[in-house]
Amino acid sequence: MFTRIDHIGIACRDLDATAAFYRRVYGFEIAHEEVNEEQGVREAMLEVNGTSDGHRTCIQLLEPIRADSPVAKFLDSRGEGVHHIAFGTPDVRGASADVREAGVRVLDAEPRRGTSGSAIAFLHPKDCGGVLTELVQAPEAADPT
Ligand code: V0V
Ligand code: CO
Repeated sequence: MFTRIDHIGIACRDLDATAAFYRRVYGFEIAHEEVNEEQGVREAMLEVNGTSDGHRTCIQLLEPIRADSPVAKFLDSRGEGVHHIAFGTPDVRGASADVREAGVRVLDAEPRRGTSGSAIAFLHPKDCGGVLTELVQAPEAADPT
């Protein structure tokens, strides 16, 4: 059902400065950058490696674009740092139904648009041992509906 870690989301106040840190210290380059209005973030994907299923594992840097967005709230209460982990799956709807069946609250009744046209759903951190968890179906396999 879950085939890999798709990305780890990092909340930061200054995306450019944080990307420069990851480049200078680790040599990671920005593979993709976009603004997601619905989620209230400007985000950059740093590709760490490719994986055996043809997809990739990334660090996702998240800078809020609105004061009432989840990432802005997180920065206010907890400061900069790890915000969520995201597991890759070929079927985000099926995976959501399975984890719901296991007693975990799925925050998105319908998958939402994620980075590069991926399909994403979040799980409540209180049901996941304090870890905000995202399920991601990569864009190549994403349901176009
Ligand atoms: C909040 N809490 C967290 C947390 N955010 N715990 C772990 N990790 C986080 N990131 C805890 C918080 O400490 C509180 O615990 C409790 O949850 C309620 O928090 P709150 O500040 O009152 O916030 P809420 O309830 O208004 O919202 C929290 C949730 C919200 C998780 C429901 O942030 C959400 O819906 N997130 C999903 C969307 C999102 O995060 N989008 C940004 C990434 P105590 O104090 O009660 O113990 S977008 C993205 O990743 C994209 C586009 C992509 O990958 O493509
Ligand atoms: Co994410």
